[in-house]
Amino acid sequence: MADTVRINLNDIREISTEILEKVGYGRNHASAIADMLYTCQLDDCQSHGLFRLFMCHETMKAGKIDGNAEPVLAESDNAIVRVDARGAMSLLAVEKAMPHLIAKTRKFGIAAMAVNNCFHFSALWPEVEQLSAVGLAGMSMVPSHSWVAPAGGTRGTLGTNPLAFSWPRSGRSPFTFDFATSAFARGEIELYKRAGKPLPEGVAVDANGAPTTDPQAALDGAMLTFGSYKGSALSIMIELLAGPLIDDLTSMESMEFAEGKGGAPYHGQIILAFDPEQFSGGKAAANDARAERLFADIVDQGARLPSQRRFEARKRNQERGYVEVPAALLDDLRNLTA
Ligand code: NDP
Ligand code: PYC
Repeated sequence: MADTVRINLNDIREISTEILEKVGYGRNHASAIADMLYTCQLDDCQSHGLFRLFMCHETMKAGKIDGNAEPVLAESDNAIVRVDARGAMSLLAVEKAMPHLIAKTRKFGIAAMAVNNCFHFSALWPEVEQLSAVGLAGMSMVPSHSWVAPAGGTRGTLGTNPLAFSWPRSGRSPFTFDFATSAFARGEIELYKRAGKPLPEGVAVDANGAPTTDPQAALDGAMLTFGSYKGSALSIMIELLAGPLIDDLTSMESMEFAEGKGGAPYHGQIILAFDPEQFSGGKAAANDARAERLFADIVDQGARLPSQRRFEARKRNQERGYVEVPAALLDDLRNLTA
């Protein structure tokens, strides 16, 4: 990589917590955010690693987030775990509710976590991989801000609305995917802008609704969904399941809430968990072999499984003890605390 610098793995959390605490996040939130950034950066997830410190910083500066609120878990005897982030970042709320989601999934076979009133900046795979790590399948969805036009439209109505899924694999890394339902994540467009690179065709339209490959025009205009009307419908589903279903905001409402002040979107999050043992009537181990046959047939033809690049990056970065990031990113992060 041209013009990159190395950051020792040990320094990632330290750089992050210094910036986060200085701008106003309390110790618990700063530490949870730093853990998430470490996890993403370790896997070379550039759009949602250290780069997201800018969004976290801007969110605090915008003045709407609570940097100290402790999440509150609601009591329930059904399969739904409700947790109120109380106007803080989502991560501590998910952390608090996750053991309850796992316990309810083991009890009922299927369970859901509804997180309310959270700011959200992060990738979703670290959370669904907590479920596959204990033998459950998991899915997660969030809306964001209304930056994305529906298929056939020209103005932002939908969020970049990521969808993540993780499936446990005995003795192997899980099958995980996690992607925005927009053609590009917003963070990816921002990285193209920083690198001075044009976008591919089909990612965005400008403020007049004309196709553009200029990242700034894309940020000022409307992003497009992946897969035309198919991605658009999935994105609408995410608006509904992680919005009105759980009594929280859509991406349009999140944008209105922000009042143009910038920062991370504010909304809810839904996480679904499935127990393969209960769904299969106690035959999960036998069915594992059938899932493995499916994965083998994909890999045997030269295709790759999602997250394979990430798992390889993690192994490489762990072995060498550092990650590589653009030099300009580290300079700009240092300026946040200057
Ligand atoms: P990418 O397009 O980078 O990757 C999407 C997924 O597809 C990854 O699991 C990736 O695996 C996999 N993949 C990529 N190429 C291939 C291939 N050739 N064959 C098989 N699988 C492949 O994701 P996005 O840019 O859309 O999203 C990046 C992150 O941004 C996500 O973690 C998402 O959660 C986050 N995000 C968060 C939002 C929020 O509101 N909080 C909003 C939007 C996005 P691999 O990683 O191994 O390449
Ligand atoms: O990259 O689209 C994005 C995004 C939105 C909120 C956090 N990341």
